[in-house]
Amino acid sequence: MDLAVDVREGEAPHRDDAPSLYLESDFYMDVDDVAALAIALTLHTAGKIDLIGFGVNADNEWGARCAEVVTYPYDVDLPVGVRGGIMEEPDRRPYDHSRTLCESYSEVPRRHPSDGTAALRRALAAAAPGSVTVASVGFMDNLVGLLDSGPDEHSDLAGVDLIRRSVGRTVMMGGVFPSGREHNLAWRPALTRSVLERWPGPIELVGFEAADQVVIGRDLADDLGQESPVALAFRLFEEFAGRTGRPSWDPLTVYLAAFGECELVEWSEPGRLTLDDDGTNHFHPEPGGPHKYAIPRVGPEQLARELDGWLRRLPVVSSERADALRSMDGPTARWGALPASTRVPHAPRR
Ligand SMILES: [Ca+2]
Repeated sequence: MDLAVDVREGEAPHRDDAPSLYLESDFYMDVDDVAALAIALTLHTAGKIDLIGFGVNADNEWGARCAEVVTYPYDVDLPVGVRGGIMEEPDRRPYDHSRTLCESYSEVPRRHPSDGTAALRRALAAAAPGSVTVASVGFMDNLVGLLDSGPDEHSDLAGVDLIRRSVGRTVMMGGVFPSGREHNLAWRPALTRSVLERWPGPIELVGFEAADQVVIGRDLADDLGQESPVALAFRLFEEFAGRTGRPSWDPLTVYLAAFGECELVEWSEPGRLTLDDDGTNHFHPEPGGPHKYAIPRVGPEQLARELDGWLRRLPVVSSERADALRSMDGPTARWGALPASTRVPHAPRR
């Protein structure tokens, strides 16, 4: 596979003081999740974060495997956890970039994802106290599983106490501010409420409106090459959507999880987020409240330039991984053999 990469010379950057980031995603259909994972992997290899785990919290048999496919060219040893420990329901939608990526890069070595809650518990137990930033860009299933969990082989602490011990920051893509209805929070309102009301620490939220105009990933193959799984995911999405690029809800969340306070975004006054039964959210200002939301300080073009800069960086890999990639077939070789149905669009989710 002629996949464009930069070959690393020497050891990867030392990451002692980089924040440890655990990324939770409804990874299977929307390409902003793919971009978020790609940016997290690049931030990791650049020494800006220590990416300690990736959780899939969506009902789809392809998500965890697709995460392996996207991760492989970045040469990062990333533990993957998946909701329920198995991939539950075959996806029957006619379009699904996750399935197409899995089929296009079938030679990527298979790992075995663990249960999403167990993966979180293992990562938090192994981390230094207060060192973990949880970034959530999807649903709440694994986070609720963690909240409900009891002591196990990874830790003597119950889930709430383990979060209290290990998590320093939590950044979540979800909601519309100050009020509205957004997919991540509205998908299963009872689970969302469980996290908002029980999470033992503050939650910084990135609302739909913060990134809706921040479009990234246009003509991504020009930078990452046609063989890039990330570029292929964008190409498939663009064919279905009939427009190029994608708003950066999830990438902006990963960026803010990595860099915290920055010149591009400020945070609202503290408050409390509540949820109606239909998933509509309301932000109530409250001194010392547990929630706040992101407010861009700059225009969408400037935010997009920053995020695109990270998304478009080539993977930096060992010479061994570069050799392994070269020996594989890629989508260009496989494309003609893929079922035509993989390229038929479906309705967008948001
Ligand atoms: Ca997502």
